Amino acid sequence: MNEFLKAVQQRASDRPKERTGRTECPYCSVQCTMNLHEEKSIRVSRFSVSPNKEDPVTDGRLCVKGLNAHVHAVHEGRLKYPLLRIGASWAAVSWEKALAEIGGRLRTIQAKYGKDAVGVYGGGSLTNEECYLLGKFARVALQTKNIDYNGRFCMSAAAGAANLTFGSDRGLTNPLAEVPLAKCIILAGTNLAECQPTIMQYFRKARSEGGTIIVIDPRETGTSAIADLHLRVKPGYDAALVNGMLKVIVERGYVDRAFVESRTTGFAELEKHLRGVSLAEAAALSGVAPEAIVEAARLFGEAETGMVFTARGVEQHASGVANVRNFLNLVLLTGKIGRPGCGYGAITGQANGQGGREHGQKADQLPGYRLIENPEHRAYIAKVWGVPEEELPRKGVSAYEMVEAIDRGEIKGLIVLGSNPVVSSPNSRLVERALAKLEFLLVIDLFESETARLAHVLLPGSAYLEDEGTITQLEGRVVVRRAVKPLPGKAKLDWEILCLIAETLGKGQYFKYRSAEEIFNELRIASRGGIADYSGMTYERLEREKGLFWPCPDEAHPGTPRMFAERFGHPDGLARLVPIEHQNPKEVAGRKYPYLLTTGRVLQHYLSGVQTRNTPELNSKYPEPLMEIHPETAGEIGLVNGGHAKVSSRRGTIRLKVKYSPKIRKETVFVPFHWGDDRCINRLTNPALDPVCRMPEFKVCAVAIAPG
Ligand SMILES: Nc1nc2c(c(=O)[nH]1)N[C@H]1C(S)=C(S)[C@@H](COP(=O)(O)OP(=O)(O)OC[C@H]3O[C@@H](n4cnc5c(=O)[nH]c(N)nc54)[C@H](O)[C@@H]3O)O[C@H]1N2
Ligand SMILES: Nc1nc2c(c(=O)[nH]1)N[C@H]1C(S)=C(S)[C@@H](COP(=O)(O)OP(=O)(O)OC[C@H]3O[C@@H](n4cnc5c(=O)[nH]c(N)nc54)[C@H](O)[C@@H]3O)O[C@H]1N2
Ligand code: SF4
Ligand SMILES: [Mo]
Repeated sequence: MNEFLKAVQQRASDRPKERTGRTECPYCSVQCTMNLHEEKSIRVSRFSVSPNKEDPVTDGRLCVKGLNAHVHAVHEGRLKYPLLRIGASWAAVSWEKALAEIGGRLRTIQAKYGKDAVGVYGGGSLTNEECYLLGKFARVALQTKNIDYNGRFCMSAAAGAANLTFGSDRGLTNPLAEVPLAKCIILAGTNLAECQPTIMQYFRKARSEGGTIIVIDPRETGTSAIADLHLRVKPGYDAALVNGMLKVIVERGYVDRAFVESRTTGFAELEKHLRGVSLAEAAALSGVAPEAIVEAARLFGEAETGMVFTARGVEQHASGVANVRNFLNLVLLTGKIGRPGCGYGAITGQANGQGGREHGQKADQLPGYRLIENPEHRAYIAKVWGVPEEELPRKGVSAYEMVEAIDRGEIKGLIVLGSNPVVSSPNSRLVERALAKLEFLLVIDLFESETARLAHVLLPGSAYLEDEGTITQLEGRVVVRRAVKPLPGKAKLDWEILCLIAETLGKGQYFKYRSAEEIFNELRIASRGGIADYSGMTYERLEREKGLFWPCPDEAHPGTPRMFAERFGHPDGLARLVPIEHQNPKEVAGRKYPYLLTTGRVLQHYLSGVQTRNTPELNSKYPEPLMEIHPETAGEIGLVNGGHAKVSSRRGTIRLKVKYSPKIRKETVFVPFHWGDDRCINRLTNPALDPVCRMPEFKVCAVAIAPG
């Protein structure tokens, strides 16, 4: 080739190649869509993001995490090769070698200690296809009963409450588009402004159209900034507060008698219980003035339409199910459900927090929200999977209990996909100790997370840009996310990895998929006739119709945007009112630990922080956890704004930077949980579990604070 032609060719390949793909944020449950632009030259690719104005939920809004979501996915530090632990370091190995090692280790453990000696730990960031496959993988490839997932720490209390009260659990009973129709909205323990910022518009619109907003939160937040009434509840006392409100609702005649009679059971018992409730006591327990409780009850009771939303502030307690059920009592007593602008919403957290809890990665569950202990459900799923019903394992234990079983030496091998329990579990020192005892830990991740550091084999999984699949966002709308980039290095799709491991275990014939869509088509059949019925959805329909709300039982069915219009999910079609006795948190402030610690999130970081701490654009804005404390309390202890404090609970001590926050309750401090090691607030949190749903008490424990 002559020099001239060579130069022309060189210039042509130097010219940036531009590509644009439609993708969806991997972080919170809103699932904002966006366009990712890639400008590729020989050496580097430049990425940028622009909004998708046709997004059916957000009109193109994106928060700072969405705008920077791709940064971690294209990060140089992404895992690119299977890694095998050799002493204190890692060796990069081929997939063949890694799979042989995994197969050998899992077989040895199961032969020696039994099938249940291997556990599986999943996550709500995975696609529906992967959540479904992980459940099938545990039950069919490993035949272990021990599978659970991080949703146990997230949505389990709301799910438990909705199942008991309504007979069905879908985060929001109504589409977000109906929020502006609500004349009174209660936002309890939800900080939408930082956690689902792009849906704040619906609440602002409700307000500008004459609606009233009541926020229930121990501290001032971006969300309480739009409230007409902010009830600064003491952490752990929501049920007491709501009992006060319910009493006022009954006494002042705000009960919707016709609705209560025709759509619910249990009113007589609830009414009797409320006769024994004293408003003064509700106020004293919850730390909210009696007049404010009366005012909140009046605003909600008198409003023609209304909605109640709860999130982790109410739910992450050892009494989480009871707390949520009391809010549902409020919705039902006032007849505010099943019509436009009337409903309940448990604000889902993770991208696929909703779908993640429907298709069988939960210890007691099979796909389609079926139950593993129900003989008909077992028989149906065994048939779909082509295995004998007797071979399906029974129910296992919840996420934290699985870690306790590891600590006791009952579980010897663990596979973690899409979670970082060393940072995100309560009492995380125990988790570190337990995982270090495992004979074999396999982690499939994007980075070497705090949990991955303890692994024997670490596999490079797929990020959202590379992985196709469906997600069920917070409204209960199922959407398809398409892949827009190839995998880095030798990384593989998460579902492919599961299929490969199944093959090494001799169960390959049950995992012969060529695409995520094929898995989805099996999931559709598995969900048919279940509560979360996806059988009428196809990729093509989901794309054309911008998502479909479940249940969607056949291909001609339009989906179900509003639930419970005529009947609830229980066989008799009625919802259950239930008396809720207030229970104190498992730890109350005392002499040695005089303050209350509550934990949660900040705008810039996501969960255990592995992705957002690897995003300089986000990390630089909030580089370390700050302890929010009332200046008067700080003064009494001798802490200064920007100085450091030593915070201790019965489980441990960490050192944190102090941030004055004049509107937080005086006995309460707030710390975000997005950091590991000696900045991990979960070294302090209380692993007391809710008796029904096994949710830990992340939102309140007793602490001592000293200058440090
Ligand atoms: N920026 C960001 N957004 C996220 C996430 C994230 O990590 N970062 N995570 C996603 C996930 S998985 C989830 S689950 C959601 C969580 O979303 P949220 O539940 O809204 O978030 P949290 O900050 O955990 O808690 C919400 C509020 O509860 C309050 N609170 C604490 N204790 C109590 C109490 O006893 N009663 C009441 N009424 N309120 C209390 C806290 O002060 C806090 O403002 O967010 C999702 N979105
Ligand atoms: N103190 C306190 N603790 C809490 C909470 C709280 O409010 N307070 N909230 C709890 C809640 S609500 C939740 S949801 C949990 C969540 O906590 P975790 O379950 O730990 O969630 P993540 O941080 O999302 O962990 C995800 C891990 O998987 C990796 N990952 C992300 N996407 C993918 C993927 O597509 N494929 C693969 N293979 N890997 C992926 C990430 O790099 C990361 O290491 O934390 C809980 N812990
Ligand atoms: S609101 Fe949630 S889904 Fe939307 S961009 Fe922000 S983090 Fe992503
Ligand atoms: Mo969550």
